[in-house]
Amino acid sequence: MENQTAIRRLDARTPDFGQQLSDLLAWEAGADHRVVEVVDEIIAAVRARGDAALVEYSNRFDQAGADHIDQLLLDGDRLQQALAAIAPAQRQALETAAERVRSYHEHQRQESWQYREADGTLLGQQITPMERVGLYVPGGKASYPSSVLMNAIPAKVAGVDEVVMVSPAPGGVINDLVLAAAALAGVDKLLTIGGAQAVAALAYGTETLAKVDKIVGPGNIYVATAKRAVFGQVDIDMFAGPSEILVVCDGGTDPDWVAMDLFSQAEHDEDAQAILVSPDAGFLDRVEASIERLLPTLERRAIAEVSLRRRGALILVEDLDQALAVANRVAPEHIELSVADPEALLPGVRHAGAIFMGRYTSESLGDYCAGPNHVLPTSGTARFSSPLGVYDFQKRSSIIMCSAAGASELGKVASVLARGESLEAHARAAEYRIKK
Ligand code: HSO
Ligand code: ZN
Repeated sequence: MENQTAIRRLDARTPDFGQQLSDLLAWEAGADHRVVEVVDEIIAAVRARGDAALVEYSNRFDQAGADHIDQLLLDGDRLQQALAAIAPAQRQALETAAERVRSYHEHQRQESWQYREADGTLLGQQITPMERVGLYVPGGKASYPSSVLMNAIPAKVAGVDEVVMVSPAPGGVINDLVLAAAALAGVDKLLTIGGAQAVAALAYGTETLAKVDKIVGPGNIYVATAKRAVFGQVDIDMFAGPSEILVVCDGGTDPDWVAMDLFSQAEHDEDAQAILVSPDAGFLDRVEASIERLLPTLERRAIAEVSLRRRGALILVEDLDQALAVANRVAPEHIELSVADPEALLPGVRHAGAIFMGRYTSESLGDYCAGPNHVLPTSGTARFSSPLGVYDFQKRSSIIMCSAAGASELGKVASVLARGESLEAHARAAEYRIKK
């Protein structure tokens, strides 16, 4: 049979494997200076002219046909209408997913703490939510209701007062499922604006929109570049690269299941990455046959095919230990441990955004409804970052309350250190409180 997909085969036992793996993983977002120029201009216009600039850009880029910003503002009634309009099965599935995502994230809430020292001094940490958060939701094909849940629910669980969602509505059209998800997630305000202008409006505020403290959610290159530009003015979430899945399989899983799990990421994007690692060469052959047979049956086969050809791989390893070594080198967004005893492998997973354990746990369940977040570190950033969570919308303030005795003792230490730094006022402020 002719091999059409041409997914590459690698062998981890060969000497040049390290280099081959590096080549496979190479991916760069590529900052385009023309995009930066356009984005800077848009941000400056929104800062200077506020709502009027938003209306102009929405008319120009999204054919909004609006004369006034109010026409781009959707109220709570419109969200409830959307919720009432969607198919009952969709509504029920969204509700179940929202409930499960909420209950998982409730476990993440950080609590304030305090302790008292022997001399009565109190130390602690107070946790507070951010006041306002902006959620960017892309328009068109990549507009995922599931992502609305995954971004908005942790913010609401954290206790954020106002979650403002922005999403472009080309020609005035916006996906009812997205609006319904926003209603279920507790989004407080929705503007049908998009692009760099929406990011600028969230970061700096306009006449109708109070500035937010943090902007989350995926977007195209203009949105990503705008987020980078306003970082510091507000906080932002991570820079999402293409989706990735790495399946570690002992050879005992149905090859069709594994092939479909690989497709589930490959179908997102031509740059998505799907990798299978197994010590069973015969199993790699069977999965490859499943890929060839099932790929043509997918609606998004053209995207999945490019993704598999460009960035996919079937990797033969010596054993499951070597499989984990490869996985940790990749630091994938998602790892599936499709093996008989996933718990035995779990402690060996050092770098991964989300870990899916056992043959039954397909990544797609996690993408939609298991409960954990599907906004995860990509492109190897799982080495140093974590899934989006409640903690991303909470802040910590430290607390100090000295007793008279505590201030006296600490004063002696502080005054010595302050004089070492030649900071006279610091030293004297501390010394005033030393008991004579
Ligand atoms: N797998 C994506 C999330 C998603 N999947 C949304 C389906 N819809 C994140 O890597
Ligand atoms: Zn997905």
